[in-house]
Amino acid sequence: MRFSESATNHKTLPVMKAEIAVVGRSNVGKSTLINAITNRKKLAHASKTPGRTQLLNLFVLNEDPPTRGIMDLPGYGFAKGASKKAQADWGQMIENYLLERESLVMVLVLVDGRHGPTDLDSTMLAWLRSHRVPHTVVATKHDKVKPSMRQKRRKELAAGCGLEAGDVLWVSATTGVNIDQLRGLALDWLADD
Ligand SMILES: Nc1nc2c(ncn2[C@@H]2O[C@H](COP(=O)(O)OP(=O)(O)OP(=O)(O)O)[C@@H](O)[C@H]2O)c(=O)[nH]1
Ligand SMILES: [Mg+2]
Repeated sequence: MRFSESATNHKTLPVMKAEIAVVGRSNVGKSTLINAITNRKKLAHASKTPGRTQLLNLFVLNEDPPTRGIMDLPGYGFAKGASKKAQADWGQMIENYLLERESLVMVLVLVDGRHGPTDLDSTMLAWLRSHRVPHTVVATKHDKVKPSMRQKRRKELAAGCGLEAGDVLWVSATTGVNIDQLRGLALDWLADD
């Protein structure tokens, strides 16, 4: 996998056949998860470079020609403190990407396994549902939830998302829990038709 490019408008990005996007609040573990499922250590953190944090960051998974990709979207919360205009532009950039990107096959909605879903997560889920954008909820940082609390948290987090416990995939980039499973799902979603 390699970092392809950043953009403020998806229309300037290379045309792909299939692409998975990762959304979630800042610090939920988006870049870490992209690195884990692609077996790279620091790659998606390239998107941490100042100036790229609020952009659409595309990674490509194959070459000759590149057809499959993963999109590291800016974390919600980043625009906090920015001007109203900047926040509106930022929201529009993400909405346009999610609604118009033809290669988009799945949106992974990352929710922090310890706290989620937050109000912003719920807003994002409601928005994806209302626009019928295919998405899957992934709970991150499984390792940070005490083993004695896991069953309860599984039920609570899923219920908070309006889902059954079995509909949410719990992962940990730290321990590797369910990373192989998510990688398998990602390859299926991205498979050429
Ligand atoms: N314990 C634990 N920590 C994790 C896990 N995944 C990510 N982290 C940590 O959470 C922090 C944030 O991870 P990032 O991957 O940078 O989060 P992000 O969603 O990309 O954040 P932004 O780019 O700011 O939107 C880092 O310190 C990671 O090491 C996990 O599975 N377990
Ligand atoms: Mg990141």
